[in-house]
Amino acid sequence: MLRFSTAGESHGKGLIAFIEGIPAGLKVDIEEINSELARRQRGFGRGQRMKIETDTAEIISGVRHKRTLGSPITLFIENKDFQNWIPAMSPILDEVSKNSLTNPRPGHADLAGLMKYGVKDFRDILERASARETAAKVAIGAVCKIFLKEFGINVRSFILQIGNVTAKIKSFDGEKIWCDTESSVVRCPDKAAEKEMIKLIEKAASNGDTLGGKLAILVSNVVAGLGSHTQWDLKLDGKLAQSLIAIQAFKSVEFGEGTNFAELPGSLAHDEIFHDKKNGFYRKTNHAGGIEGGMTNGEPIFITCVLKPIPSLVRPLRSVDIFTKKPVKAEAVRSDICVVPAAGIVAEAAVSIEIAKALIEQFGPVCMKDIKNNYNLYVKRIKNI
Ligand code: EPS
Repeated sequence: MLRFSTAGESHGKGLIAFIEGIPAGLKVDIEEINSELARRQRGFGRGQRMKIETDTAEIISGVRHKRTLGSPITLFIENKDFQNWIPAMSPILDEVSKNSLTNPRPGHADLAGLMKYGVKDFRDILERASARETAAKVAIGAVCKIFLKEFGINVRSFILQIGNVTAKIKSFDGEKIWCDTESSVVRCPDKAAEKEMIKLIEKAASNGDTLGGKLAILVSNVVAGLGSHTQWDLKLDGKLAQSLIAIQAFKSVEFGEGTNFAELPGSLAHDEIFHDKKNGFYRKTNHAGGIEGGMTNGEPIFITCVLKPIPSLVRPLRSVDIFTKKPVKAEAVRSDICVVPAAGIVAEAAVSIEIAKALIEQFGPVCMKDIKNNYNLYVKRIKNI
């Protein structure tokens, strides 16, 4: 079984990523992990913090001479900003400052966390609720991406919408869309929409506001039959949805046509089945987004997600001081304007982890040689159906 977790506060010493269950013998190049971390840091609309950090991972365990050992892999990512937060974030010194945060931000974890954990300074909550944690998630996702590449599986994303600007995407076929996405500062392959998105982000910045949006994830070359229809918690779409909705600021996850299904009649909603010698079973449409009955059906997995605008506002909303109970403005803290482009990389990581989990569950967890043999036998079997 593949398991993972993360640890670390936004302005603490650093982040730890822990991943267990990656088979032995996978070649892991630290540069591939670091390039995913760098992708997450980019994007027009990021705030001052990204100028401080240059995220790189240090492998602490689980890899020897660039190959996984099958033992737990631990990665460490330093928070350079920690140096500016001593003693405020020191784990060993007594409290020195009385600058507690008492005006919770609407939309953030501040108030709910403060009530639940009985703290008097919501910094105790925001430090872990912060999307800084996504750097650790991306490092774990990078290891899973390397694993998935061994099976020819690619997990990629692009931005469909920022604020009220929507991209027009003509086709997912070929590499052009991915080249255009990677060269775009907002990771949007539609150049006209990109221009408008940049203008909108600039406008939001000058108004002290923030912007949300919508992103798409496409998993290509995924074998049919991952996940299972047999039990609710074995369904792959359920697992992917949980993994994605748990990312900071994510508010919806849709598969294929998603909410459009509400208005499509059954005759237009489903993907008719064809067969030929070259392709085996195949579809001419992909309304389902590559998953039927909780299992992959051999078509690309297509998921879209909506993010809310991040709730740290330079021009804060109304709130209430937790001690005086008097109306106040919410805490105004340093903030990103738009994190949608970066969120695409985090979503890729979340999806890569779940697909890797499904493959390992189905084909065996011990070493790359066994898992590849099992996988190849399975592919041969379903080709001959
Ligand atoms: C975040 C607030 C900002 C973001 C941060 C998430 O951090 P700071 O308060 O230090 O300016 O930059 O995201 C990251 C640090 C990151 O690496 O993505 C928040 O409140 O969620």
